[in-house]
Amino acid sequence: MPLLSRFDRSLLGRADKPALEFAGRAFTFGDFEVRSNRLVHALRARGLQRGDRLAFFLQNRLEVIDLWLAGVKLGLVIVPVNVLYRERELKHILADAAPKAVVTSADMAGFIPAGTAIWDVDALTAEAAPLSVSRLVVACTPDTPLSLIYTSGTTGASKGAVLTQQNFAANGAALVSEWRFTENDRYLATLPLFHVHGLANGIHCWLLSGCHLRLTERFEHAKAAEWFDDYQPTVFFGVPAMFVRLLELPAERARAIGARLRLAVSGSAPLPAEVHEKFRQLYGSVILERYGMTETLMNISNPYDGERRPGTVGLPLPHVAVRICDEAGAVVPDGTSGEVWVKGANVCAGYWQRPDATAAAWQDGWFRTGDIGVRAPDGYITLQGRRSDLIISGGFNIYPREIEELILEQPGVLEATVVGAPDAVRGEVPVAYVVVDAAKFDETAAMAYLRTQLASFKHPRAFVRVDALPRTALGKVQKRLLPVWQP
Ligand code: MLC
Ligand code: AMP
Repeated sequence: MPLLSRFDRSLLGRADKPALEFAGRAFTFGDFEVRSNRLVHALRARGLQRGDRLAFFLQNRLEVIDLWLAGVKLGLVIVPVNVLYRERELKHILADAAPKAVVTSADMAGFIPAGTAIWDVDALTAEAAPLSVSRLVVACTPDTPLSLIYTSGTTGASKGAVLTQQNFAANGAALVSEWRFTENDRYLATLPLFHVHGLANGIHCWLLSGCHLRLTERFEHAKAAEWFDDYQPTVFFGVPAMFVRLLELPAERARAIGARLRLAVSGSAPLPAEVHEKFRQLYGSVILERYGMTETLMNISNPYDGERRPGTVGLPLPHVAVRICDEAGAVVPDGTSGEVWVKGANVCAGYWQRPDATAAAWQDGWFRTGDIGVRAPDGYITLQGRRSDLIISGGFNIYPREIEELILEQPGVLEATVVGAPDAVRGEVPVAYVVVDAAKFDETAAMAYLRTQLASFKHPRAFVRVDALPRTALGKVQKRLLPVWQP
């Protein structure tokens, strides 16, 4: 069934039902039908057509949902951009995706590189407000691309995963069914809508099930307890850093929150088994951990009924085939580590304008995730790491190479490598090890430059000076031999 038809069960079928609250204002599903119809007319008037890319660089707000729905109706390719990205990341994504425009807010427009058409979100909303409420829909097929989502690349430059309407439909339908969403649920949405966790899972579970959603501009741990008390969600999706923060709540308050919470889902980074256990003790709620990727949306999930096994990501979702393979592509026996390969209606169509990267990642119709995992005899899969040296900080991905390249451009830097150091809240944080010419290297200036170029979560916590980087005979840096960094 087409994605829009699935949304229509809520947009049209539940038009009068309370759908969402944001910043103290309440909206019905019918309001989103009307808002997105008007936006479609405004976007058409600005010349957008099926297949055009349209980027958004916005904190969570209603207009992100309007843009998404208008994209589905008009066959647009929506390009979500992380609000923390700075000059270098933005330049690359906008040059690569070549969107017709970037929709942003006045306070963030200044970060967008010159030469890109910038559409102010408030001006666009005001322009749409008086337009016709009639529905205009452009014919789409399941394979119509709906989004280009950039995911960090091992080469330093991120690649756009081309996600189709079918990818989002298959993922959303599976999660609603597997996680037992009903229209009576109350989902507290604090994840950023520019990544698939908040967007493909959160927004789609909401629209497909017709439940209620409270949207916040972002996750703020100081306010989280108040939101839980006030909204009384039955469902919460978070990255492990959020669950670590939630462990700070007093026992009585946590227990009351847990009593109403039927489902807490963690993903995007490994959830330490200790956090899983502490959350269970404090909240009386067993976190359901699942595993996904930008390129594939969700692949593997602990079961709703049955054991939610700490430290594992559970079993393949019903629409996803999973294999654990060795380097040669042969399936390994249970209990043996290998790369996780996946296949299914959830897997993206390829990388945008990167046939080389697409060819490298797909083999015989299977997508090679780059994640290393092992399957137990009863089917539960445990992730053990990555083939690459990806760092995940607070659920945001960091490829060291991107930071290393920038550091190497700084005066006085002879060698540089970046590794993930353990962090109690964010899981990992990046730390740079450098060999420098002390007379020429200015750490403060280097750091200040990095801040203008990269998202805050990629800024090295420290520059650790070493005499030489440990290398193999072939010259590859042996990151594990670097001295341990202490904050
Ligand atoms: C985070 N920050 C933001 C922000 N989100 N700043 C502005 N707007 C936002 N929306 C920045 C802050 O500037 C600060 O930077 C840091 O992040 C947050 O500091 P904090 O308030 O102390 O938060 P903390 O408790 O540490 O929690 C961090 C966090 C954040 C959990 C809120 O890491 C986060 O939003 N993570 C979600 C990432 C996500 O959605 N990933 C899904 C990818 S999809 P500074 O300067 O202090 O660093 C994927 C596939 C899958 O992986 O399987 O899901
Ligand atoms: P992204 O490219 O931002 O979509 O990040 C996807 C990556 O996040 C995956 O390839 C995994 O390495 C990681 N990931 C997602 N969920 C989990 C999880 N539950 N446990 C461990 N790693 C995860």
